[in-house]
Amino acid sequence: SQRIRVIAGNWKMNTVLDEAVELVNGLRYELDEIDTVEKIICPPFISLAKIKELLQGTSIRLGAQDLFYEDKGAYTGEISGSMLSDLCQYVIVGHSERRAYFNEVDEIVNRKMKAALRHGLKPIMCVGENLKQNESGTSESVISEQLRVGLSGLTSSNLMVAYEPVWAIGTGKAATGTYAQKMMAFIRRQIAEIFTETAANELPILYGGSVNPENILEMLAEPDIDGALVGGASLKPGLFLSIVRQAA
Ligand code: G2H
Repeated sequence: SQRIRVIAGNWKMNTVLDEAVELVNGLRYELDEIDTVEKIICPPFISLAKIKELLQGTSIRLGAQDLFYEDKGAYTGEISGSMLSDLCQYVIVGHSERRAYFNEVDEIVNRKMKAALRHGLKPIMCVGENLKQNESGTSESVISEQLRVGLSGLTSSNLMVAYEPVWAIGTGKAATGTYAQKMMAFIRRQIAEIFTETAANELPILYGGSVNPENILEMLAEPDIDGALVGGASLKPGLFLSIVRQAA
């Protein structure tokens, strides 16, 4: 396809500031040289400002892991799109860990998507079925609902979707390329219905869930898999670099 390859690292709740700086320093020169892949790192909020400085002048893009849907006000502890928009270019929205531990339902994901786009951030919207839904054969209807509600009323399709089967996250048990392809082709067809055929053809869809240097090529060999959202392996410079190199 003509779509650009994307490898995004989701650091989750890992690294204090010093560790974040060390991790970036261990990556940035080599990562910067790989120019056929869109490289994104998503560290914790508190490290964004410092890492923005470290990445100045490189081709590595920065993302946040979440945002709140209001722009400002009495929402103790929350971070808005307006706060993020001069720090980073991307934001992960609706990750399964947020859905599972912070009660983020599709309506909240939708409000966050709108907030991200309103502030010029490119959202990476995560969808995916859990083990029970997978075993009961409802994966497609679950994902279809997450997409329908999450993407409803958006004025732009300037976004990415990450397909993360919840049973494959952090378990070391990635989906097979064949299975991921089947689900991601389904996602692309849904995107075509929600937006347009053109939007669906242009929109990057990433696979997430135990991606490592051993399975990245199996994923990227599939026509609808444009890249990966990498958790655990993005915390190890050698592993992350290997994944990005193989995607190039
Ligand atoms: C899925 C993924 C990154 P991991 O959550 O978002 O994490 O690669 O550790 O399974």
